[in-house]
Amino acid sequence: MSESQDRTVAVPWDDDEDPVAAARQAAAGRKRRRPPRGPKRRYRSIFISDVHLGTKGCRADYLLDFMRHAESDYLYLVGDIVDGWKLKKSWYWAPDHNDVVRKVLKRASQGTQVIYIPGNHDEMLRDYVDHDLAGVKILQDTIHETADGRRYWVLHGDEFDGVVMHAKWLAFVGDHAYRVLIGMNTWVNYVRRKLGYSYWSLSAYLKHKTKKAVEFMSNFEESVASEAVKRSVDGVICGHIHHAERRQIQGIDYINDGDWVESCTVLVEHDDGRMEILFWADDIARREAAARSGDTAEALEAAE
Ligand SMILES: [Mn+2]
Repeated sequence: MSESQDRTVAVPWDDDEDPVAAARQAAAGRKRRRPPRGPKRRYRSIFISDVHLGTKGCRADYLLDFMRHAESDYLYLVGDIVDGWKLKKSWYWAPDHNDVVRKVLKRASQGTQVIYIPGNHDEMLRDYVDHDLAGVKILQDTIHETADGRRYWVLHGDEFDGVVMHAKWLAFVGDHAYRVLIGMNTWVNYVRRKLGYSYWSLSAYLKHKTKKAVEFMSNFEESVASEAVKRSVDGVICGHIHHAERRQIQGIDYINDGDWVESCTVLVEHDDGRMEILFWADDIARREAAARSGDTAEALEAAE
């Protein structure tokens, strides 16, 4: 089959467009209310990382909303898309998580160049580096050239946290770990009280951790940028630390595309090569607010 034929293949299980599948899903009671639609956007490239599919903290619903609104020539999956690490212990695979995988594969079949750079949570995919899986190109890292000719080194970034702290701090970012910590706090304080010790402050502990985390992040950014300087690129695009950021470090355009667990951020390249970080939760909030004020206006009109 030629490539152009490939692009027209209809994927029967894309429930977004398939009314039968949509009806089936609605009947199964899994259909949640979607935010109101906004305008469709087209980008040259989209960079997404740290989705952590397979965990409860994953905001697959927000990511799906983004994907419904955005198309691109290139789609970079910059690591930790699936959380295989956690899947080994507990399985949390919601219909939304399936839909993300389906959407990505559908894009790959319709001509979007999909590049998957495995991270530390989906490191099992590192065995497939330089292979093509269902139209998705798996790479250790790569160079992306923008429309205006700048070269960005694209990598997940976990190889740079050994320098500082072995990434254990990341556990404190996840909501699961946070809940466990809160549970632990109650238990620890029960024991402490029995032994006559004073209350152990969770908030002080977290503040300390946060300070450590802030320190870690700036060290991470510096190390990644230093390596980028050695590779004589114009910029670097990475993920891993769940912190969307763009700043100039040692003459390098450092961009972190963030995550879909806490901040729901994505990096896009416009057709002219301009890079932009989008905070998608804000976009959803704006649409919902607009719909609400629209409802109010309608209600007022009806009352008059
Ligand atoms: Mn990671």
